[in-house]
Amino acid sequence: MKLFIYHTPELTPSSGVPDCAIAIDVLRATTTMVTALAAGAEAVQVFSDLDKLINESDSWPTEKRIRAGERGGAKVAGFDMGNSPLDCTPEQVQGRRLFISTTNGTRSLERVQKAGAVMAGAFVNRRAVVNYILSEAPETVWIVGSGWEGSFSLEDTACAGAIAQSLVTELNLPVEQVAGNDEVVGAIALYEQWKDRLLELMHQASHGQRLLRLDCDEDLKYCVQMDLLDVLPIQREPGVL
Ligand code: 3SL
Repeated sequence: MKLFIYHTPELTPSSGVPDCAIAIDVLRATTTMVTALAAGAEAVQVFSDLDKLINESDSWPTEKRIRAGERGGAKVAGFDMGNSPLDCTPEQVQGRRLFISTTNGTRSLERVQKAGAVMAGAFVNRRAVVNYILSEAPETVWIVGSGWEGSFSLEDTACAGAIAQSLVTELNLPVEQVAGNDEVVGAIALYEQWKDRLLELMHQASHGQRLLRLDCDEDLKYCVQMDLLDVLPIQREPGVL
């Protein structure tokens, strides 16, 4: 298996399709998707464009849909919810389809839509992602961070490093045999440095600070919980997990 990490959708190659791709947006889109499915959502459908989301969800019965929209960390006016995983309670999402558009996370999922298998990863489902890769043994795996508007993010890279570190350890292989690019070695080093202080890392991260300014302290605490949910959002048709 060869593993490649790309820090943002923009840095992800436009040619070549991996056997398996994992999109990560720890703060908060992929954490929200995992949580929604764990709480009984029928599916998650992702959109980078808000108008497309509205058009597509219009054809869905109102009681069977929930529209989640975030821009700049805040809820989009007129939507049912923003992008907080804490809003994904069974009362809110059970049996409903979550139509979601966020600033960066939904773009990274769209970027890898053509991969053989596409999934959403976060700290909360790190174990489920690792187990899938170990059992399916894909030849090429891309982990794509969402970053923020084209820039690197600490939290997505640390999560990519957590997945990479588990794979290297459990495959019992030297890192250079698994790593397809230098980003893998860098992400593992970042994770190793912060693994016992992930909440502190969130407070240092620029997007963590943005969310703290929006009073989302509880979201940060939720998003760092490692292996909380045994749920793997996996694409069943383009854009639907
Ligand atoms: O950028 C994104 O896709 C979001 O997850 C950002 S936020 O955490 O909802 O602000």
